[in-house]
Amino acid sequence: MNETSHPNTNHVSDLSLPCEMITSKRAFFSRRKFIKGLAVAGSIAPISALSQSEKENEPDSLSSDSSLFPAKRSEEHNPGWIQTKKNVAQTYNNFYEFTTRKTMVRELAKNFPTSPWPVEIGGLVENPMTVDAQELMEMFPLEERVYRFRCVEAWSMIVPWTGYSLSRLLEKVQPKPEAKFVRFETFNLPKLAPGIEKYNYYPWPYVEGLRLDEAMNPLSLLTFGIYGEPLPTQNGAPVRMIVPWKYGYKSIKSIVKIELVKEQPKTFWEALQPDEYPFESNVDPSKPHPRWSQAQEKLILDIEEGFFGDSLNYRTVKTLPYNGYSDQVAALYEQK
Ligand SMILES: Nc1nc2c(c(=O)[nH]1)N[C@H]1C(S)=C(S)[C@@H](COP(=O)(O)O)O[C@H]1N2
Ligand SMILES: [Mo]
Repeated sequence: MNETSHPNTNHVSDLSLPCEMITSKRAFFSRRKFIKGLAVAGSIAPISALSQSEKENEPDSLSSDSSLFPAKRSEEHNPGWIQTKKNVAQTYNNFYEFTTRKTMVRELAKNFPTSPWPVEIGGLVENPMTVDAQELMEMFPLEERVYRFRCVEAWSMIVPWTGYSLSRLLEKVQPKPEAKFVRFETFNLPKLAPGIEKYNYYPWPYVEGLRLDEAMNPLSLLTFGIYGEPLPTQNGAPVRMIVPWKYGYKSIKSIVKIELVKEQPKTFWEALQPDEYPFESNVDPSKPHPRWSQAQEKLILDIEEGFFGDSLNYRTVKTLPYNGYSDQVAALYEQK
């Protein structure tokens, strides 16, 4: 790492370096069980230098019904990385309330109603409130930030999110001194989200949590949009968290409740498998998941429809400590 360069440019080189050594690959995941790996030889370039068609990631004009979109891009959070194609981020989803089958989420979430959407912000705060997600969105200026997003399953994406730092909201509701953690909760509507009944052995509703100092870190984004438009349901409409230095499951979708609490909350995944999905879950390449390595990840760039089913176009890159956000968050975890 070049110590003299600006912290933000460090991430670009971190990300592009491993690409010198990798080849682009495609993985088939298909409605039909046709598995075939295609190696595309010769396409080895730094990620930051890869060309991308701007058009494909432009917002759909029809879906942008809010005058707040697209929001201003944050200079600070827009490194020159290549971005995952919008079409992938909105097709390849983890949202177990609908289904565990990633490419089916979009269809099953299509008619899920996300407005009105009351969000309760309470617990150990001076100013509890219940506001509609629209009002919550309008409470502070929105900005667009391009973040790396790393799922515990060892795939990743680079996605432009729209929102504001959760700290803004927390400052407004004023946590009491006893508050030590933030607990987030997703809707629990089995009639509207078929996964809830289908996987009734899961501890619904989906719950996540952060330490208060993690929640106050400016990177923790209360998120209302993606690719310059309001979140589609499969990405967690109307409001979700994005916590880019932690594994993806910490980035809880479709939030109905934000509660300041004294004790560390029991999270959905921790309740299921505490050794595999502990509360902290910072991205750490040196700490393997009990069932697989976390040293590398498949950075998914594109999805293509083909005769034999859809295929993912990805690059294998090294996973970075704190997902590349050490400069911003490592201090949170230094021994005191
Ligand atoms: N409520 C809820 N939030 C959730 C999940 C979920 O199943 N339910 N899945 C998590 C996981 S494992 C990941 S990787 C991300 C996926 O977000 P995306 O589909 O927008 O990429 O959402 C996270 N948030
Ligand atoms: Mo995930």
